[in-house]
Amino acid sequence: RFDTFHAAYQSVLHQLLAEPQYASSSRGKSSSEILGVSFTLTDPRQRTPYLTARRPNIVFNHAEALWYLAGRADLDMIGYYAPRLRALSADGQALTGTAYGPRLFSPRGRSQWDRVVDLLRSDPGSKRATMLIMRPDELVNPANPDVACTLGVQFLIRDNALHTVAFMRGNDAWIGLVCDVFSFTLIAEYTALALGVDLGTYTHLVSSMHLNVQDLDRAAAAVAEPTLAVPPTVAMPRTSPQVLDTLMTWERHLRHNERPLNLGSSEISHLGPYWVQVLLLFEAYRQVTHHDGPISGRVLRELTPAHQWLLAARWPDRVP
Ligand code: 5HM
Repeated sequence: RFDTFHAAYQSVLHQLLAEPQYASSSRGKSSSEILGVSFTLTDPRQRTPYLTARRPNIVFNHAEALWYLAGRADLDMIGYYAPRLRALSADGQALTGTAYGPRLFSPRGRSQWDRVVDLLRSDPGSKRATMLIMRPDELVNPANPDVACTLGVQFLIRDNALHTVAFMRGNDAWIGLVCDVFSFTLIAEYTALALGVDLGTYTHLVSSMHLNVQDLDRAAAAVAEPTLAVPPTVAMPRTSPQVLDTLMTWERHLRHNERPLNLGSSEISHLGPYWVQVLLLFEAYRQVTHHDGPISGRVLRELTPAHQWLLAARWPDRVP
């Protein structure tokens, strides 16, 4: 049990470095591995490790979570934030295993997510509210480049709080773990708000937790870093499908460099501070991608200290 993902992440990396169970290799990669790793986060809002050796991409983290919530699979959107994902697509257009959104949130109103939320509204004590992700047909084609790593996500309401458990067959402790915990805890927060209950714990269960050989040195550096005193984060508001649509419209404008973020418009201010922060991160990334020079002071000043720190760690030459 950990209060923050920062602490859990350092602990998992430490375990993999200090007492790996196996040296395994598969599909051209060698890794240190431990089977059956789990941890529980008591505050799933503390979902980012503040580590200079890891430099989490907070822009990608939010983009991926929204890509899931919007039920999308397109490479156009997610490839802009993480070009390395393009290599996973079999057809150059969409992702399959990595795109959890269509499996969880589509079609809107009749998705797995809608069904588990309805189930918990009618039977809050249920043990059935589970969304499945990996599918039996994913192993039919042995050359499939992208098989889902997550088996499923379960929600349980206990003592009026929503507890979430994610089950993964395999998890890359350096890259994948940071992104997966971010998205699943964000989905947990979004779901607790939709159900009108408190946000409970988040438990992450992984069959094969592994650290690729090429990441061992950086992982050792991350474990050795002292813990920063991180300022509190802004909490998410209950988020309607209309708000999600507005966010996705602005995400597209910024990604296509069609217009800069207009903080003065009422459409933006109605989203509230949490989602405005996310659009500010996308605006900062628009400037990094489509312009030279530093991110504007106007944008940096509006961001929380935590977001400023993460941008500066990731794009040091763009933050004065
Ligand atoms: O050979 P395999 O299909 O397991 O290779 C995919 C690897 O990507 C996983 O083992 C895991 O290391 C990583 N991964 C992850 O950590 C992939 C995804 C995509 O579903 C993910 N987290 N979400």
